[in-house]
Amino acid sequence: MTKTELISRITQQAKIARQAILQMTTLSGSGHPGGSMSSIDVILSIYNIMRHDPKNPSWAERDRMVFSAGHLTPAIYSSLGIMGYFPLEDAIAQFRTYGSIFEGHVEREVPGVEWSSGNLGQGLSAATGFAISAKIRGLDYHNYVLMGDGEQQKGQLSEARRFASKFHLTNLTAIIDYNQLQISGSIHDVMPQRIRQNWESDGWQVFEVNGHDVSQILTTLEEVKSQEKPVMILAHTTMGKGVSFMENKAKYHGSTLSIEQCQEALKELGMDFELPRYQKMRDEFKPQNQPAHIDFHPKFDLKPGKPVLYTSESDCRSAWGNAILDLGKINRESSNPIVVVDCDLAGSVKTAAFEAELPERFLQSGIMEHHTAVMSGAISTTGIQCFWAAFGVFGINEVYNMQRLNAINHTNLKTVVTHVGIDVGEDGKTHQCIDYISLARNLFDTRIICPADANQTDRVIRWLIDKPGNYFVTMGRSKLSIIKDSENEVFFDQDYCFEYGKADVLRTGEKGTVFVCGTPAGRAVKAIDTLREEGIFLELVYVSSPLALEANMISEAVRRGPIFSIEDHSIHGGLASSIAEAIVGGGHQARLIRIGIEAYPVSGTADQLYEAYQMDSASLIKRIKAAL
Ligand SMILES: Cc1ncc(C[n+]2csc(CCOP(=O)(O)OP(=O)(O)O)c2C)c(N)n1
Repeated sequence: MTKTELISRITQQAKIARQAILQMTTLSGSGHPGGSMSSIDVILSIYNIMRHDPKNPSWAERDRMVFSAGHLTPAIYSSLGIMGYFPLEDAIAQFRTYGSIFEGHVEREVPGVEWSSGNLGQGLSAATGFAISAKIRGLDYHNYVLMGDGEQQKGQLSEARRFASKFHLTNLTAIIDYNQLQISGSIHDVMPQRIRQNWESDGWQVFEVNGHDVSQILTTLEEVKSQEKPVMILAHTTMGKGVSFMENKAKYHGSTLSIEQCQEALKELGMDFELPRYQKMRDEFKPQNQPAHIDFHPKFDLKPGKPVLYTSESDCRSAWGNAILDLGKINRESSNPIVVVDCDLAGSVKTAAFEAELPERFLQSGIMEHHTAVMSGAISTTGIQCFWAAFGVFGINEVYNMQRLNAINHTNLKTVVTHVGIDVGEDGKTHQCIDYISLARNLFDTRIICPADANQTDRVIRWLIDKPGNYFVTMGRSKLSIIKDSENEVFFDQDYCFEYGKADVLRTGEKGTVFVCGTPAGRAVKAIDTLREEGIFLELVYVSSPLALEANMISEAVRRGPIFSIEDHSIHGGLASSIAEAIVGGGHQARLIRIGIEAYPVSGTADQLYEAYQMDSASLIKRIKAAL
């Protein structure tokens, strides 16, 4: 096809797309027509030169197009429909209707969509994830990301820009729909910024184009591929482009046309008004549970290696670091690379040895956790088994919304968080992550595992290595005693196999039940053993999967008598809440004594703080006896 023919094809497609944008937004009475009309010429130009196959949306070597401005669904669905990913009329008729995949903001459930978005400022991070994944896996696909200009106000974008520059992501092109309007009016009034200079100073090459001149757009898209830096294209556009009464009006960012206005607009565009037909299709549409068009959770072909036995006091952090180093080495040639991501804490989160041994699989992402959470999530959708290690407050609290977005995107990220609870050294309350379980609790499709000691940590990491889905693995900072059984043998020995959701009975007894989770495990064992010496026999259960308590564990505990929960976590939302939920949910009645954190703690060594918060073994003995 000659360039002239291509321009004429895109121009014709853009007319059909504008017709679709206006009809779907009018039909649903909601949505964002203004930015959709300003960005549509650029979007269609990209889809016309991209390497992709609408009949095989998950083709591994396809170019990726990420929509960071997730509200531009009218333009996105129109383009994908025109390209043949699905019938365009379905998207028009079902737009934003209950039970359809064509939701208000863009979702991966729609064929052709690479990343669900809606929280502005995150798409560039996702696109860098796809771009660096291509480099790691030796693939030559290109990555595009479309953003709004108001969106440029988000700080996470600067994190992502720096990352792309540092890793020379020349397979990445960002496009800004520069219509100079956002919800509240002019972008220059809402929040002045120097968009071009910001990108240039972060090491990007910037091109400016007329975003409605298809010829210019195509020429620039051709040029970007030969640049030695990642490229940003600032596309000068007009909000509401194509309909005179909509042009340059901020109102149309998120306001739709009435039926009469829609008729008038389509007349100006020279396109047919077909709303009655789509209205009928919409009325007849039955909510569907459509099967996902791709397998979001592929199998990872990775070997777990041999368990390591720790017999003397060890920290879980080192056990994790040793395990991931071993797994990285034995799986070096796997088609599913293992990648470890760090945010300037490698020494503390024990990934420095992995970095030294496998530098090509290690990403130093700096103090840019918001970007890192999304970027790592995107990497984990591409067949890479991605581990991001950080402190609890940075890997969970700091980036809660990014982890939520990962869950919505069906990612496969393994976030390993150290320094949780009060076992963080003397760093004080800003660094004490006492809500790791309660935050994970809110995330669907996200699991949390809290190993008891170095041995269980080793088994958990090896078990995880071929698992899809999102997981948090949590651990403290200090060296902990190795958990032993009542015969003084290592409990989590080489024959122990971790199973998600299975709790471990460390001691048996009939006087009551103590459930413990996290770093207090060793102190709890010591307390229960001392009580045994005094003739008080309590069942002691270690709960490594606090969001998946087995029902029978609770019914048996209820039969035994009082129930205690011990955790290095707020007494709200953690293990205690899981037990309370299971008691009530199972129709039982029981007494639950919650031992945990009840206010933001202070600085101190772990031993000092355990004593201060009455969770050392002597205090546990006293509290248990008092309650009994
Ligand atoms: C993090 C976040 N904050 C706020 C919003 C609400 N919101 C949706 S679109 C928008 C304005 C975006 O402006 P711009 O990027 O210029 O897009 P355009 O108006 O051109 O469509 C806002 C504030 C959001 N989606 N995400």
